[in-house]
Amino acid sequence: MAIVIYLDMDHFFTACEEARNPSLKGKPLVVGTASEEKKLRGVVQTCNYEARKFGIHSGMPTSQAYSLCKELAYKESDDAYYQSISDRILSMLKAYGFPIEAISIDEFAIGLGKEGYGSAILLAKGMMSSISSELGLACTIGISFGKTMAKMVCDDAKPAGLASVDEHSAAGFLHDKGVEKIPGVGLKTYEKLRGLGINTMGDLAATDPQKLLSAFGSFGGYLYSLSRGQLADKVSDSVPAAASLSREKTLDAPTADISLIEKEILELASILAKNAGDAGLVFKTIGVKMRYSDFTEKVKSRSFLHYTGSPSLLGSAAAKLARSFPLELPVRKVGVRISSMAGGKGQRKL
Ligand code: TTP
Ligand code: MG
Repeated sequence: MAIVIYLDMDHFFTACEEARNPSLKGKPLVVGTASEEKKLRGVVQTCNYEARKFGIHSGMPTSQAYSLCKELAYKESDDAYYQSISDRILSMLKAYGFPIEAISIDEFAIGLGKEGYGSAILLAKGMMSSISSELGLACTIGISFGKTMAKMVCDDAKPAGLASVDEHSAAGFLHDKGVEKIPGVGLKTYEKLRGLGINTMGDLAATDPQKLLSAFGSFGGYLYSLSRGQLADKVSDSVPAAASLSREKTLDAPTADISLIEKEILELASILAKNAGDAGLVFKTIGVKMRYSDFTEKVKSRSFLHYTGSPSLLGSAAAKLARSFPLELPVRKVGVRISSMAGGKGQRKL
């Protein structure tokens, strides 16, 4: 049975805000729909775990959140920024070379091949630590034999957790869980289930499946097989193999010294070459980006005639591109990108 790794970022929008403004860390914080001046008229999109201790949650009017906690810090939602972080997470995960489904802006399902639970746990630990070290963000991972099961394991392990449930432990994991924990069960279905005397997954598993089918149609079949630990829904490979991989670095201090800039670029190129190599990916195009002290950006790229995975070719091409940039203004951030990719696990030779 193919194992699924389900990754859900912890308090995603607020965590992104904390990552770019570390002074917010440790204080109750919400991200809301309204501007700072009109914040009391908006709705909480998410809040960090410090704010959740006061009973604040997604969907609550921001005015109510403030009545629960007066010291609440507030940030207006910045969708483009959260999406850019989500894109980076997706490209980091894609580099592993497995089929991956982006379920939402902060949830990803990764379908393994022949790997067992031990390998899945090691892979998951690697994903958590690279997201943490590269982006400063925490996530939770659930591992199981189906996508829905893995999501439930993930929800159960929040925050910053890593848990797995295999075929043998599924019944114990599910038995006492309330039916409101089932993905796809909203208030209406929940009330209907309770009306039938079904409160837990154990109750569901003991119900006549015909009764569930006539009450809920095909959704009843889903509920029944999930409750019996028999739902092994697969990850559909909705995201094509990595279109590109990129790495960026903000320099310690802005500089126009080409040897310093080149050194940083070579470092990024060598990390990228390793990531691509680990995932069995080859590439044809390489790009270098520089952000200047006035925040303007320039990008230059070149393409090889043939696919390559060579770290030295990548390094020398990146360095050559770097030297072709104007340096009238100091550079504060550099980036390297490889694209026109091919390959993936098991297709090393292209
Ligand atoms: P979730 O993954 O549901 O929540 P979360 O990441 O904030 O917290 P958790 O640690 O429990 O996973 O949603 C992801 C993001 O989607 C969330 O950060 C903000 C946004 N969102 C809304 O805008 N409105 C909502 O009602 C919900 C639930 C989430
Ligand atoms: Mg989340």
